[in-house]
Amino acid sequence: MSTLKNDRYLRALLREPVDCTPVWLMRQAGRYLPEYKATRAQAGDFMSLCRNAELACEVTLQPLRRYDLDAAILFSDILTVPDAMGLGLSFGAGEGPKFARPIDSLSAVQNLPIPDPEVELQYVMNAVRTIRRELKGDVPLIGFSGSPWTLATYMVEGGSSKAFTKIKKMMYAEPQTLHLLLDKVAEAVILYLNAQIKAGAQSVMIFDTWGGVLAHRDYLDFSLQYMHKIVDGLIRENDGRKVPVTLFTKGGGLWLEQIANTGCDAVGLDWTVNLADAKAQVGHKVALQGNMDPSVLYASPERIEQEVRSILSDFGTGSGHVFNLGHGIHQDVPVESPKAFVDAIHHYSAPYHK
Ligand code: 1CP
Repeated sequence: MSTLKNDRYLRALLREPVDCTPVWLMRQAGRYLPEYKATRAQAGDFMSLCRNAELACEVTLQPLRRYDLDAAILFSDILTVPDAMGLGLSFGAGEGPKFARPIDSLSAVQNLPIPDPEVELQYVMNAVRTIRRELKGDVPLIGFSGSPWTLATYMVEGGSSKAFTKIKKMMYAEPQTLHLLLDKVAEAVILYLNAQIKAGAQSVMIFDTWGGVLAHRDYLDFSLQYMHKIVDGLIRENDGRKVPVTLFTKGGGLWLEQIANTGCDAVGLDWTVNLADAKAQVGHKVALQGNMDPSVLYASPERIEQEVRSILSDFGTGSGHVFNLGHGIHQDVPVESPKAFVDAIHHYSAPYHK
């Protein structure tokens, strides 16, 4: 077992005692950091940055040099999996993601290959191995993937979407086509996350950014069912240590009970959920991650501190809380704000762990 100098993030996910509440930020590497913009310019474009293990490692470590974070997250993107399935991903300058060959028929789904993560996605595994080496055991490394539903929205819509009309049309007009797609993507994600774990990821998180756009039963059938399949297929122990799994559905506050029942270790919460209510509902089964509104980072350090203290008091005493934002950090927040946020969490949480 390789030792960690700071393992409070892993301990909190397993609801084991900690000295203070751990924290990391969703999208902690990114455009709000001037050094990220410089490295990205050096790489040329976003996918070249992802494919270069040394540069991906560099941007992974950048936020850790500035802030006292308790975890690093692999620098990559959820859309690497559909790219490896042959859809042809590109990011135009100043635009969102685009797929050259979106999924539009049953035969397109039937012809989709399931990528070998050590071949088509070897660049991601190389980044994981490089980052683990450079972290030198300071903090754990988080691996991640998109949920099958969230990945399928990009694969069917051909890029970002607001109304999700193409995938919802498929869901209601040709549900079997969508189920086959989700099943294949879930298969690909299991192989991908297990390869990340074998390469050195010490916990994994599944981002279901768009699960919240689904109707109640559709969420259970088309999103949660496939995340459950992934949880069942994951390696849960590696290198003598448990590998905790976190599920995050943005807008998923209505389904906390069902998400917690998948057998995951932790549930990520957006800011619409009250942490005290969530703890009362599922805190005996899972750890909770979240959940400050990312827009609070536009406020003064005093206001940020106040919000941190309220959320800490909502969770109350004991382990099982990983502090985070309720979604990714915005690209235009002052670089000083995450410092006020992280330091306040460590400082004000200690009494809750006595
Ligand atoms: O121009 C740039 O530099 C690209 C911006 C960017 C970045 C920094 C993209 C494009 N992806 C990333 C990195 C990224 N993406 C990480 C890195 C690790 C970290 O520091 O946290 C992670 C975990 C993701 C995950 C991701 N990508 C999600 C799920 C999380 C979330 O925020 O909801 C989603 C939905 C994507 C898709 C994506 N990648 C990038 C863009 C512009 C988009 C589209 C988002 C949309 O449809 O609105």
